[in-house]
Amino acid sequence: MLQRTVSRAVGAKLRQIGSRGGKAAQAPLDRLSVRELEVFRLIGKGHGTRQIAEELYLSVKTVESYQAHIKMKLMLQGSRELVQRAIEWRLAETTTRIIGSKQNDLVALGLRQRFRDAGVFVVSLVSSPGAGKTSLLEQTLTRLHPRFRVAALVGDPATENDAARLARSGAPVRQITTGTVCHLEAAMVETALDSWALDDLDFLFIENVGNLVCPASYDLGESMRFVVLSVTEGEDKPLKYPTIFNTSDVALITKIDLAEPAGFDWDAALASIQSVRPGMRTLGVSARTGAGMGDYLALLESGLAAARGVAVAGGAAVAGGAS
Ligand SMILES: Nc1nc2c(ncn2[C@@H]2O[C@H](COP(=O)(O)OP(=O)(O)OP(=O)(O)O)[C@@H](O)[C@H]2O)c(=O)[nH]1
Ligand SMILES: [Mg+2]
Repeated sequence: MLQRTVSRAVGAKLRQIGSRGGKAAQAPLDRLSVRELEVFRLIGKGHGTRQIAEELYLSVKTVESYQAHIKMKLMLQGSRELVQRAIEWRLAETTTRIIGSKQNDLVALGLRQRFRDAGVFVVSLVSSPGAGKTSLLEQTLTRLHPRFRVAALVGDPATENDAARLARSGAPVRQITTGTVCHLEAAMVETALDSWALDDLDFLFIENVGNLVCPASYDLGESMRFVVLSVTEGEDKPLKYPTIFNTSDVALITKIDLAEPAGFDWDAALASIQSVRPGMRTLGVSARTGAGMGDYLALLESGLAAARGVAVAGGAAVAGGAS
């Protein structure tokens, strides 16, 4: 049977939230399994047994048995107490999330100011895993390095492979290992920058963790965010992940050398992007053949010039229609 699951990481996070603050602090939530926590969370959202069963693709009987286990593990007397405890926990969870995202916004605000003061143009790349971020950055750093002072930060859950690839360009590169966290946060960027003299840079590139969901909620203080979509991923990606397109400035279609063999439908892809984000600037590139790199690099250079208050031919760096 098809079942929705929450990951171990989500389960750990939910328990962690449940162990903080208010009455929920006393709740021994770590006794619950990941699936019980998910049921508990939906109870806290006010969902009834039947609704939970439908949402999790479970039978009503199974949900009832989870509810019984939760009551037993949390030593709750009856259904009313279960609902009350779940709502309290849900409220604490929501508050924690709001505070967390506000904290990130504050750090990002500080970073943006530092970047502006230093006159460094900061570009971040987000995409699903394997869309071609590192390959594009390898080309970007190599091509910009002779004329500009460039550096990169690269987020990866486990390895330093991408940092090693980027370092071959000769530009300074730092790795941010995120572990189980599926996105970069402003504080991670701040820490990674540490002793770097931003005044000595023209461009700073940030490769986010390959993920189209988590990074959307985290401002990194960047000047321009590219959402990268490769031609082998499906033209409807923007429709499936609208938030990341709405929080990005430019859509970059990568691996265009594969467009034809992959049967990529340009019109459908552009229509998807425009339906989610009307007027979004869209570029196509191939890190393999170099196709489209000229326009892409010109956009970066105009962004840098705009950031430094120099007049730029070709209009604003961020706004613009699909091309
Ligand atoms: N044909 C072709 N292949 C590409 C291109 N860009 C990247 N690739 C290939 O796509 C694969 C993934 O590329 P990466 O650059 O590692 O992708 P990524 O987005 O950095 O991946 P993660 O960091 O794991 O999210 C590699 O095998 C690349 O060689 C391109 O323009 N054309
Ligand atoms: Mg990469």
